[in-house]
Amino acid sequence: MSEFKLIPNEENEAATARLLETGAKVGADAYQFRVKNQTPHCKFGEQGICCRICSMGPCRITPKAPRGICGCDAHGIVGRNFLRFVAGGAATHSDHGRAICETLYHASPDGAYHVKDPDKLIRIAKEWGVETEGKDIYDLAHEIAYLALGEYGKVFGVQNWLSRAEAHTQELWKKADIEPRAIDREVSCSLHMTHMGNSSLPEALIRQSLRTGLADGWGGSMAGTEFSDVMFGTPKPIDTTANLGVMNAENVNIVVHGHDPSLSELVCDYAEDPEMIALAKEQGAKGITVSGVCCTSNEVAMRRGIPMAGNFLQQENVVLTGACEAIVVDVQCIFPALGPLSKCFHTKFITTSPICRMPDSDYIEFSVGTAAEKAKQIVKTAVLNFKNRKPELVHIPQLKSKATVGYSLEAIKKQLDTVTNSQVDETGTLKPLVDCITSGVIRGAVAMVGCNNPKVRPDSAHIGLMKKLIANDILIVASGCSAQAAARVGLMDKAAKDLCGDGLKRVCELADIPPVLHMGSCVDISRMMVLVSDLAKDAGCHVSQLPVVGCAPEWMSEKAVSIGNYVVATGIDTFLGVVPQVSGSDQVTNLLTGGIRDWVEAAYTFEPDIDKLGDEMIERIEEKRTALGI
Ligand code: XCC
Ligand code: SF4
Repeated sequence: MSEFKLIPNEENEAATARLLETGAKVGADAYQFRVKNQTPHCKFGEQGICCRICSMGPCRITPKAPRGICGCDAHGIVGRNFLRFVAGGAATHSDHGRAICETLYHASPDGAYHVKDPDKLIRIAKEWGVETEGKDIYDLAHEIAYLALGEYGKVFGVQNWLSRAEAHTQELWKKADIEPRAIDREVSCSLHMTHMGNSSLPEALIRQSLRTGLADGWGGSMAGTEFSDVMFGTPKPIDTTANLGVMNAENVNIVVHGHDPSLSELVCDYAEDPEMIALAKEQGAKGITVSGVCCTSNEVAMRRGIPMAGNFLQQENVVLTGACEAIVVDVQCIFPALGPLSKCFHTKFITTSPICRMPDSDYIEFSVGTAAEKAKQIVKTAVLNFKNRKPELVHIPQLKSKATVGYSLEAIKKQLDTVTNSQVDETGTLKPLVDCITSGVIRGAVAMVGCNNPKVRPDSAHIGLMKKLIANDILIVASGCSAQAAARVGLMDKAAKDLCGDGLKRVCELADIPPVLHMGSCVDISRMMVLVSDLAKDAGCHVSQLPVVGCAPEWMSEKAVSIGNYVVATGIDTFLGVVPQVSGSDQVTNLLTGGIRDWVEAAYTFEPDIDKLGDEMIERIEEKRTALGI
């Protein structure tokens, strides 16, 4: 019998309830209350049949009014709304990627940003046909960063990194005419296509949705991942802890939240500065604890072992502990609620990016040139705020799990090598994994990704599905808030092997890995794309034939749909537990759940019943195995 126990969801929920009691004492609002005020949601919005892209409208489709004033029907309206949703997500990820490229462009040996993984930079340069011999590594970094920035607006041609895909995938993209051109062009073209009086043909709108998604996954997000690795180091397995109990009542608590590691990396650096620690002690604290929320947390966890306080729907909870001196944010997934909420406590809500300005925050603008000085100012602000803490409001739930994180593709290959003792080149091989899948020791793999969403009991779908899948010998790779959901209950503890079927358990023991592999933040789903492409190459089949599926059971953001589109377009069936706002058009729904299979050999499944969703994924994996004859 297994001794290992996960933290039950009930305990997490009880912790949240207790935090809301503190909130009630100080008159704090919380998303749980706002959800009540917002339900039931607008039916037109839910089905995607409200159009407000011109001022003859807004127009809403009903049985009595089947067309908008311009004559657009439900299919056109739903398709356009969907494409705009994807464009929003692709723009967001890709702009994050662009910021990373800009930071790399300014990296210097005596500045705040360095080249920590020169080998990776050289690998990319060779991939892009850039001469590396005899070049200073920083000159090379600037040259590559400049070229990478050029990918956003390249005049002709398609994204450089498409060549990483398996050959058949590349052919499919070409045939379907969905190879992404310049990243900005695809976003811009999507807005153009959806302007009043342009496309209303679902097929054209969905094709562009896939193309825009691909510009994200194989363009902007990949740049975010690759160049973050170059500057901050390619992740390797590292131990950390997760859940709200990582905050320390005796220390100054700084919580980093958002997505761009350029900020959080430096905040972490200064929090370790002896001068800052001495200052914290002067204020009566024992030290400084930095922990993270959302993808920024994933970034610093996998590179530095910084503990993970929680995911998206935990962001208010960290303030409600009463022990958060500062919540420092950069971009994306930040509740505007943090402003008013922080005012109920001593917490400083520090915004740092011109992209993300919010009322009731202290704005300390962060830029490449001033990064070091601003990071120091931020840490100091937090430390000096310790004395303003109200002890009677402090309550940190004592929930904490162990986690091993940091499974970049490079790290996975290396880990597999240790199992087989094979001598491989610098980029490694996935052959041992192929063998495990072929023999059936592992039945397949699921990429668990995406947010949590109050429409689903928070994290219950992520955790429930992961438990079910690993028990069925299906390996999980996870990223984003899904990864954090896993970490905070213990699924990234190596001991969680006890919850696996016999085959997967044995692989976990041999390879010394947890059954749920943390592959990083949401831009790092680009790592998963290269993983499946390499897996297909090593297995000698197409991506769409692999017993591998993708799943976002609790997603909420535009970015998540952009991700879904590039995952599907890469040939991986994708399962969503929250239905996108397309149900108002059977034509669009049928395309997404079936029709696009003709183009990319994969499609979506929408299934809000999480048990069924899990069964369907297992079924699909087994179907793929049967088709391969394994
Ligand atoms: Fe945001 Fe990336 Fe979603 Fe989490 S998973 S809520 S998008 S932080 Ni990306
Ligand atoms: Fe209405 Fe057409 Fe304008 Fe949309 S584009 S708001 S459907 S008139």
